Amino acid sequence: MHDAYVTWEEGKQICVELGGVMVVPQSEEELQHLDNIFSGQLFWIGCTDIVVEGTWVCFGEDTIDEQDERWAAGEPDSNGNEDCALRATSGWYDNGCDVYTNLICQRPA
Ligand SMILES: [Ca+2]
Ligand SMILES: [Ca+2]
Repeated sequence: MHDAYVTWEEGKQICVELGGVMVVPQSEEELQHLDNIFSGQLFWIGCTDIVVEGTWVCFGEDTIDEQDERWAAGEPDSNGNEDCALRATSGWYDNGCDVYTNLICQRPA
């Protein structure tokens, strides 16, 4: 586990170097726990559709549906060109990959 202020790609790399992967919260309980640690600040989620637009691939999972309940209402919308997943308090958003935000790494499942 680690936190920093990084882009999605940097975060992915940092987690690999630590022997882990970027976090993909599996349950509401886990999300709440992480929200508490970060006081509701944004953090990266280990999911991207950078390879095939609209196909979201997550570390430790295969693809996740755009209807997955972890997404915020109306997301992902690829507004502009958004290929990286971000946690906000209302749910997950797809966001540009080059913004700087918090990083959480987890050990591989
Ligand atoms: Ca996209
Ligand atoms: Ca979006």
